[in-house]
Amino acid sequence: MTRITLATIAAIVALAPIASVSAPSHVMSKKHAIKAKAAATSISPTWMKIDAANKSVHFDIKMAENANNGTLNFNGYGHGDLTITVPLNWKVSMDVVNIGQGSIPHSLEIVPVTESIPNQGSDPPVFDGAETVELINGLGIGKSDKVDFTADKEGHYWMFCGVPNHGIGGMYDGFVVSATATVPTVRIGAHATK
Ligand SMILES: [Cu+2]
Repeated sequence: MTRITLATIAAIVALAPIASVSAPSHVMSKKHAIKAKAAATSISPTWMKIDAANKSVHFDIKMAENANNGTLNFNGYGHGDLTITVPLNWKVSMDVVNIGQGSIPHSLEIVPVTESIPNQGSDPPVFDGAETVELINGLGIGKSDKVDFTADKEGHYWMFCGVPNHGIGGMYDGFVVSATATVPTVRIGAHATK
């Protein structure tokens, strides 16, 4: 009986460091979410063109546009600092280009928001067609692709780089499809989607 108790205690002690290792990142993201809610502000970027009559919106997405987040960014934003919101069932078109600051390939995919960030992109995307070609290998410097899809599922998603380790490095932003929004919007603020 005593042996079993000691073994149980030993097991709990052994598990404790694992629990404390995973805790800080989770706590950190919660902190960011709270901070972001207060900090989020709407912007009207030139890279968004709205055609309300046709319920369609166009985005020019520049991957690795500048040095922000070590060049792992979409239009300069990473780590969920940018959130695009689109009304449900609107048509979305994107011209996606790898500007190539950092001289590495990138890709774009709309993926579900998950507790842990995926290592890389995987098929299928949330919406039919919501990914660039060369999802895992990425588009080379100066290469581009057109992405067209209908935002037909309400929810919070990520605009995510599918190249291995880029998402973990923060190359993701928020993409929200809303049944109550009447017009597409863009917000800035850390983890504004959560
Ligand atoms: Cu990337």
